Amino acid sequence: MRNVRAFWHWQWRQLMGGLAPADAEGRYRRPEGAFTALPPLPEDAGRPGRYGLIVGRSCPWAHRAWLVWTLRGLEPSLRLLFVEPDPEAGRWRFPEPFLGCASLADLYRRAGGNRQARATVPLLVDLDTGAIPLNESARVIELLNRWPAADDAPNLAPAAALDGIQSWRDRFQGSVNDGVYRCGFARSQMAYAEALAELFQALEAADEALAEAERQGRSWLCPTAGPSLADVVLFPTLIRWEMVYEPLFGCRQRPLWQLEALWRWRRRVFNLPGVAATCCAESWRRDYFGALFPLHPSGLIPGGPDLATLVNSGTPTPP
Ligand SMILES: N[C@@H](CCC(=O)N[C@@H](CS)C(=O)NCC(=O)O)C(=O)O
Repeated sequence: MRNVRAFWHWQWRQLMGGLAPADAEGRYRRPEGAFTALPPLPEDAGRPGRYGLIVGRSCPWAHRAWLVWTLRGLEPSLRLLFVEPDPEAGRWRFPEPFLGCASLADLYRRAGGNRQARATVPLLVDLDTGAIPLNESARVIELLNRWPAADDAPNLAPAAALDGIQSWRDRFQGSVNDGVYRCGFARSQMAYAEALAELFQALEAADEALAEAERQGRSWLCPTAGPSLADVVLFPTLIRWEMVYEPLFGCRQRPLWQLEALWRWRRRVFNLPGVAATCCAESWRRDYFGALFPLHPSGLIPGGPDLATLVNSGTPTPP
């Protein structure tokens, strides 16, 4: 029995090595992307049919770009395209051939992407040439916030609040957005505990900031009239919480509903026009539980609460 256990553990470590690189102490280290530098806004960005935004429904990094696309009403100027996971091949594929490519990896190679780099979503694609101007979500949302849009489209990073927005974004990026992966992909108890502590410290700080905002009659993380990029980057992680990060990645220290202001904030974001349509709980469960084999070898997809009911339940909005 001891040998069997040792063998399984060894196998697990091999599989994790393929899924999630780690440092010597078992901390997950996210690989660098391929097209990460923020390009200037293309002159013909507003021309319908010229550029596309490629997303996968389950990906939280793609979700933030999809949210900016939704909140700023970019449909007329930027085509939204979806890829589907191919769990057998461990990559994204197009539902039908796209610019002659069957998979996202094909498109990356065609665009000159480094062979070692992973073909990730989200990405901007030039629909005329197949070039990939950008594929780092933190930069994609900045570019989309300047993308040609209707006169009344919101600015999600107004100058007056920029420092505060950036400081939340910096904290969430490592501690929350990547933090849930650092919990789920940890290779040692120490790495997991470190990631979990940092994750909950950031969530508690956000909860306190939102409680203070509510006391001042405001709704968002920063003193902006509507949601800002700080709210945009936090939401994709929190909306997947009970469906995947808590059960599969072990993001458990206290239930989210105990962070009451954060819970109310999540409901507010979810109920913004168009946002619910970006939340695909079935895809999250299927792709995380079905595709992350080393974490969930059975591949069985668990049930889960109805998302809208979950989000709209619980602590009432204060007056
Ligand atoms: N740093 C990237 C990360 C994006 C990322 O990791 N996306 C995942 C889906 S959640 C992906 O496409 N993975 C495919 C792969 O690694 O092969 C970003 O923020 O855009």
